[in-house]
Amino acid sequence: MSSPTADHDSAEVLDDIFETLAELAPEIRDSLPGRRTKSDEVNPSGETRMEADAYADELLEEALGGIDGVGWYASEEQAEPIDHGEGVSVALDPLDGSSNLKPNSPMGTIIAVYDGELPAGGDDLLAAGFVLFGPILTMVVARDGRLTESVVENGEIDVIDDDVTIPEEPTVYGMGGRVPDWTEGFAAFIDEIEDEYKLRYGGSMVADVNQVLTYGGIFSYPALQSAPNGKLRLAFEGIPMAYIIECAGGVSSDGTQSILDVEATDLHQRVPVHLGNEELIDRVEAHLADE
Ligand code: P6P
Repeated sequence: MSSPTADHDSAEVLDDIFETLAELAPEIRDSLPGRRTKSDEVNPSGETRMEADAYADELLEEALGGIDGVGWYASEEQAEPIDHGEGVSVALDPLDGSSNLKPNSPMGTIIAVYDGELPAGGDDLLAAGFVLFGPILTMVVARDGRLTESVVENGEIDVIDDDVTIPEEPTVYGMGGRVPDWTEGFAAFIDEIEDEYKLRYGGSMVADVNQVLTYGGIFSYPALQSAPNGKLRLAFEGIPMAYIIECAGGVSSDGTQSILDVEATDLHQRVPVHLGNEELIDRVEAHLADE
């Protein structure tokens, strides 16, 4: 596979990618009501696929794969990257939190753009972003060390904050996994902070991380006793969300290091995820180190 970014101005390609994502977002959102059923398929991570997952993946692959300068399309729904010629690699969670569709709770789309062959690590990340299907359709984009937030109206991008920064004072915490499955160190961390902050966990990483970006705090999907690498996927969730939080002045960790420094060896590898204010990441890392 030749270098994915040969002969393409990546700033222009990034503009095209995020404009395309914004154009597509209303169509994905409008497709949700008719696709709340589970399909009889599982994704490469072994999770049951909703009809909506498959449809969003199809729309995104066709639109993003058709951009001049996008060479590879990869997603949580595809076992292998799909070849689209020359250019950057896009890696998506097409419908993050799709299990929230049934209870009509928020969900979204996460995208990472890598300047390199997949699997790729944080060093190869060019940009990241997510679309949040909440009461308002919003999109955040992390590029060149800065995080912007936009409202997406009829597929148009209306920037409402061109330098999103995580509040200095943490307020909320959210964490995945079943309590009995937490490791001792993580359970001790939660014991320590639970009377200091408000619990905000909704089962969709996009919405839960957006709570931390808005109010300050920490989101964790930790290493579990039953799953030492946790649940979330490095390429499609861990790395893009780590870059997003770090561009907003927050910190990411897999328990010991920035998620952007985790070595990528497999497209669907999982990674423990801790994202938020530096003081809280330091505290969770200290408890995990004591295990
Ligand atoms: P649980 C959604 O399936 C997801 O990948 C993330 O969006 C979310 O943070 C997590 O899994 C929710 O997992 O175990 O709470 O259902």
